Amino acid sequence: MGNGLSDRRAVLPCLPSFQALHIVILGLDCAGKTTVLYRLRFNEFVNTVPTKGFNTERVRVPLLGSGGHRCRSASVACHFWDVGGQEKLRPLWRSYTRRADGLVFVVDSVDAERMEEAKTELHKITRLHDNLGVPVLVLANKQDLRAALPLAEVERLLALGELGTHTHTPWHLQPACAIIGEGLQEGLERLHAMIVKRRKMLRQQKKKR
Ligand code: G3D
Ligand code: MG
Repeated sequence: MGNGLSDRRAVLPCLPSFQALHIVILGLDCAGKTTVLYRLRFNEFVNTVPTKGFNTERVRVPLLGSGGHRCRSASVACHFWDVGGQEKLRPLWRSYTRRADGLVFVVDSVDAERMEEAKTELHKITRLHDNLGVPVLVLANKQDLRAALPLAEVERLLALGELGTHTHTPWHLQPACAIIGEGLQEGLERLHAMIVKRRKMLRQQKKKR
């Protein structure tokens, strides 16, 4: 089973590349970030090796109109940055997120032991001045595994509720299985909707000034 992204991509109209959204994929090492990136890019599972620096790909993501979205035949160009999640690489995250339109934060739903560490990193990056209010898609990855924590537990352990109250960060928690692509389409549509909403709000604020 796949997510069918590339089949749909082929028949969708092209948008100019300057409209590409800058989306940064973050999370602890081994969460599945690179698997997400290559699943989006190639629509197939690609065996990964630990990311030493970053991987980047431009992908046209179809907007199929789920979740109440009205856009039925559009797609959006996304420039994804997948940045290494090892502890020594995490200080680099802020350079990649500086001009981000949205963040994808990937967590290994089985790794209960490191959920606290993931929470700390997620809250740290969203509190940075440049990232205040930048929408976050949290992917609760590896939901195919029996030991995966339920979504409500992931939400509690990551204290996602605090994102909205402390930093006004719009977020969406999406169950996913990156190796088969499940949940990625839905998650990205929600992220896109949050980005569009934020841009509109920023435009209105600017007009009022
Ligand atoms: P990272 O880029 O966040 O460090 P990777 O993580 O994408 O390199 O993935 C780390 C490991 O998790 C890989 O296995 C990968 O196949 C696996 N993985 C990624 N997503 C999923 C998923 O949804 N389900 C399951 N079961 N495994 C997943 P290896 O064995 O190469 O370490
Ligand atoms: Mg990686």
